[in-house]
Amino acid sequence: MGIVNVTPDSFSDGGRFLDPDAAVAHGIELAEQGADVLDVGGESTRPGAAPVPADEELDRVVPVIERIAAATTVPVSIDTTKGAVARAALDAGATIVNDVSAGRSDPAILGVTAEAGAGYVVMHMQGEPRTMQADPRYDDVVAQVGDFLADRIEVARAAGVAEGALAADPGIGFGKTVEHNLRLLAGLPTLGERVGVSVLVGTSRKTFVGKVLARAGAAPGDLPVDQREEGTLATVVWAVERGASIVRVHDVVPAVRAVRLLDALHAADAGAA
Ligand code: PMM
Repeated sequence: MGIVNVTPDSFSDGGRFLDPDAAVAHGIELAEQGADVLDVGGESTRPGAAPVPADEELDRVVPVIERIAAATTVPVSIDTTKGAVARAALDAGATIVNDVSAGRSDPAILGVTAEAGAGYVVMHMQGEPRTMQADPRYDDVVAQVGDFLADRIEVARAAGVAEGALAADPGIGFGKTVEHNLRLLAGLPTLGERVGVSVLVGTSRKTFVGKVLARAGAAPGDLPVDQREEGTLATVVWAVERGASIVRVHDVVPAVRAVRLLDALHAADAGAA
């Protein structure tokens, strides 16, 4: 899943694709590079981000989705928590709703998704973007995130979202410390069994990647966003190895190459067995 952020303030690419022409060109480029889904978002969910009014979010994403959907056959997802934005995005050609609130911000989003027969991603977040990194706490992060996702999947099913259309995401970086993120990635097989649907993982360029590498001596404190690609790739390979069906990334070329190599290794491994 390639990321197309039409926002002024996303943590790693804020402002780069706020211009619709730039966003459309970027989406088409990611599709050509091998993305299987393009995730278009008009509201930043980075820690501390302020909410964006629905009309502004609509103005950002709808023209971009219309043009990307017309230019490529790659499915488009809309990264939003708002039912009205989801509806307009689905009308404009999106076929998947990626909801980081898992239907809690605006429960109408579930009916909108169900009615359109669209895909639906439920993601775990502790708290809300403005405050979520203040002091995240869990007794057992893998179990609690798994229980939350299973519960929200049931709610989505009850609202009529199609059985095969669901994916679940542990929400790396959303109300989690570095240790919580690492434990969730280590616990992906357990999480996958618990939720019983496809698992999506989004680690791309996130703070924990920079912090782990800084700890390992690569830089004091943190590694800047533009130096987190190799660390991101390690997590992409790890996640796919542990059952993730979808990985959400900014840089599609390295992720596709890494996963193709992984496929070749699995094929050789199966042949040798
Ligand atoms: N991360 C961000 C935004 N949307 N959606 C899902 N399903 N999973 C994620 O991990 C996720 C997301 C924040 O990253 P960005 O600002 O680079 O898009």
